[in-house]
Amino acid sequence: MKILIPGIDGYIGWPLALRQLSLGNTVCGIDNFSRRKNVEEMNSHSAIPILSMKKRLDVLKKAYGQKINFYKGDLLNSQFVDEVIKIFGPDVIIHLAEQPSAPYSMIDQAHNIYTQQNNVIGTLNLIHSMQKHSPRAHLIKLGTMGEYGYDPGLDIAEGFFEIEFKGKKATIPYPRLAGSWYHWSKVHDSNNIMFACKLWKLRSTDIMQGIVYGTKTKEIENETYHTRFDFDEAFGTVINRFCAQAVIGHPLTVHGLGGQTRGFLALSDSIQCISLLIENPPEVGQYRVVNQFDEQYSVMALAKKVQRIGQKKGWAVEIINKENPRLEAEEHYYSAEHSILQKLGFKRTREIDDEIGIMLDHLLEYKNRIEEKKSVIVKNIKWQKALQSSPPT
Ligand code: USQ
Repeated sequence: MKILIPGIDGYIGWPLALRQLSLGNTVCGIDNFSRRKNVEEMNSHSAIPILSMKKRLDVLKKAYGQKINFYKGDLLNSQFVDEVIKIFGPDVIIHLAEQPSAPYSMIDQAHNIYTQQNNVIGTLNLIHSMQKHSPRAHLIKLGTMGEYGYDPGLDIAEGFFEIEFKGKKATIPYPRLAGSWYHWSKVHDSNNIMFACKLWKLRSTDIMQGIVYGTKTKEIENETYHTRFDFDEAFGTVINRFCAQAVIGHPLTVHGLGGQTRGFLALSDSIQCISLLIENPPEVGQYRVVNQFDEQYSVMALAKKVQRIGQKKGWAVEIINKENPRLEAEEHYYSAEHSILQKLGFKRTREIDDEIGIMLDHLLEYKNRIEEKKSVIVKNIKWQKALQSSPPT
């Protein structure tokens, strides 16, 4: 199959490209390197060193004679997107080219507008190009479990649910109640893609993915194949941050009481799930939603896991409760359906405790790089900043 990966340079994009190559598929990638740039803007870097794209491509070519067609460019440039899709003619497009950080989108007006514009307009350009040049391709779009919000007060359905209102029944999209400008950008994408499927008979799988953690997949055997690993407050996600913190003896930064619950998935399992979706496309015209996570945990339960696994290695791991910079409930009911991927054959690669142990050992090799950027661990990007009061005129 011909697989196009916009966002190939990212945390998931690179290992996904390696997996698809190893399966014998032809891979083409697009990236504008905004992730590298935005992490630098936070004055941070990937804890695990990664090669430049040029070197990544050279290594693959030398080692396996395998070539990835790579285009540096931006999805906001509709002519560029048209050209790549026309030339490559993908069977599958896995769209990972979005600004992925909730805190980054909450910094100020400019970061919100950048996130929404980048994500929503980039996705619109992609679906318009698909309609023109590859209408039968399968668009796999990375959305987020956060589109549903975390406290709808009901069990969360897998995309659609049946509802009865004033005596009539209908199956409609499950309500979206996102909690950051970033998460809302994904909701807008979902609505636009759902409409495009109906309008132009495109086919798409919209992945509501939980929080991904880990450093390795089976293709990442040594430094040349590493994927990035962020631990700063904007781009590091919670388990990855806790592991980086444990490695340098920084207290684990639990927001509030740590009662927020999320669905989690190891990096190797995220790659496994996307590969299953590639092999099992929806019908022409179908807009399919999958909830992509393995197990759910509260933030405090996770902190305790990392603490226990770190202590077994003889490390002193402290947990602190810090004032929550986000707008979140202290605790909430959480139960989300996630059966479609299991029916397609998903099986977790390893238990979460083993994955955390592997991650801690791997990060220990790069302790100095985490120490070097210790100051980015807590930035206090607040969801609700005090408004500047202006004097009456
Ligand atoms: N949290 C802490 N301490 C920290 C960092 C986070 O207690 O040091 C808490 C947050 O307050 C939140 C939870 O951990 O309650 C998750 O935060 P996160 O930063 O790991 O995840 P989130 O902002 O939801 O976003 C991440 C990814 C995003 C993806 C999403 C999946 O950055 O791209 O869409 O996870 S999900 O959370 O299921 O929506």
